[in-house]
Amino acid sequence: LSTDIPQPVIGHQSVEVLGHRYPRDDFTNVTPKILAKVGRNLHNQPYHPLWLIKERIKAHFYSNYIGPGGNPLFSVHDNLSPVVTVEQNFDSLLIPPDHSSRKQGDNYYLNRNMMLRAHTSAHQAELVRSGLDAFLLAGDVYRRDEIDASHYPVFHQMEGVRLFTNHQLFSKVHNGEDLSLFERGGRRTPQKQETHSLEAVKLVEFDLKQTLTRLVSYLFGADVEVRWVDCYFPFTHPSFELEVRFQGNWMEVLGCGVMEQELLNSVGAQNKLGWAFGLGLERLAMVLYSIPDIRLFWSEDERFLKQFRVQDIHQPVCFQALSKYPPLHNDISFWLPDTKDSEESFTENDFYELVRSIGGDLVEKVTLIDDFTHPKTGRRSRCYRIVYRHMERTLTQEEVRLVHQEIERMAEAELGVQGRY
Ligand code: FA5
Ligand code: MG
Repeated sequence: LSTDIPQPVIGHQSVEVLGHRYPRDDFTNVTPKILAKVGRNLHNQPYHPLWLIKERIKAHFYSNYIGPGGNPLFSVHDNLSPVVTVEQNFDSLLIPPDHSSRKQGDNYYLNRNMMLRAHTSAHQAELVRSGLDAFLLAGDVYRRDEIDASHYPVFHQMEGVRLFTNHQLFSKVHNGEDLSLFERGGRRTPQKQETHSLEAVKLVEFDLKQTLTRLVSYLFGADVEVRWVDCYFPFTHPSFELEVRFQGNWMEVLGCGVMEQELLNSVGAQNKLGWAFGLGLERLAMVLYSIPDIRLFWSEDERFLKQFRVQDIHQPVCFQALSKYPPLHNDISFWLPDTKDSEESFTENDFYELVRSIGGDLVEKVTLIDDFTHPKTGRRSRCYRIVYRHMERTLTQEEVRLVHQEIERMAEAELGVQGRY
């Protein structure tokens, strides 16, 4: 949508991000289109809808959670670089070395050691190690993903962490001084970790769920319908997702849980228990303001942006959807590379990535519409439909044809497929 961003340098030997150079290796898979988003910091742009939600969440935590000295309990961090080590993004969170979430097909790597963070949880360990007991952290995160109205390879998350000492957790409980955070010789069960006492976990879980339910009621109004769903993360147990009912459907807005004690022990917080959550700012904004397409967050169209310039951040925003311009679609079919020479095997995310890096924000959606195996030769062919739509004007057939041809050409050159064009 915007063309005036300086294009980042992708050299032969290195990749440059935010003024630093990173040597390329066999893991490097960031693209210029993605690197052009690094540093945009939509969440720090005053009156951008993501900034507005972040400010409302900050205001809620500042006014409702006061520390012992009378100052806000939660500190807020929104300027940490999205360039992190693989260790921060995965190892520090106990994600095993062979875990599928580390795949090149799902992440943007600068090289084997450095990547664009895939979630704000990448900073949990370093902030706890620095001595913080309660913090919020907002930032841009990067994932290779499918393409549609609610998925974009860059989005924004807000992380929250709160730790409790024995005294902090049990001081309000009658005879609480007899209770303990930890127990020896316990077992891991669906309710708790092996080293935790059940009473401590139940209080932490209650505090977590109450904190998040209050936040959602503050943002959406007291009648919002929510539900908790059990789930799994390697760095929390038990773990939950919170879903909000929106236009008749349940939509997941955050993941959370009781922090794994091994994580806390490894960063010097072995005498505390904690909870953590990570929520998607776009998801919240799309529900709150009825924003129909995630690409709009990147728009520089005044008709979009001016609607969020409120006098007071608590003032409700009534978003008027911009009229949608008509889509154009074009199909692409090709034979997949022979599975025998498996070096060349075809990965769907590589194709999505290629479509995105050529078509950019003109691409609204890519769907597989045919998957065919030739009965005699056994060769496989795929056909994808690419829907093109501009957010701010009507596209011409000619401009779509040029983009589509380039996608056809590059698919053959880069993915080892054979076009049936
Ligand atoms: C995580 O990223 C975990 N780090 C969350 C967490 C933090 C769990 C702390 C426990 C403790 P997940 O991949 O589910 O989990 O993403 C969290 C939220 O980010 C989702 O609920 C959703 O609101 C948002 N999100 C995830 N993927 C996308 C996407 N492609 N586009 C927009 N929002 C997304
Ligand atoms: Mg999830």
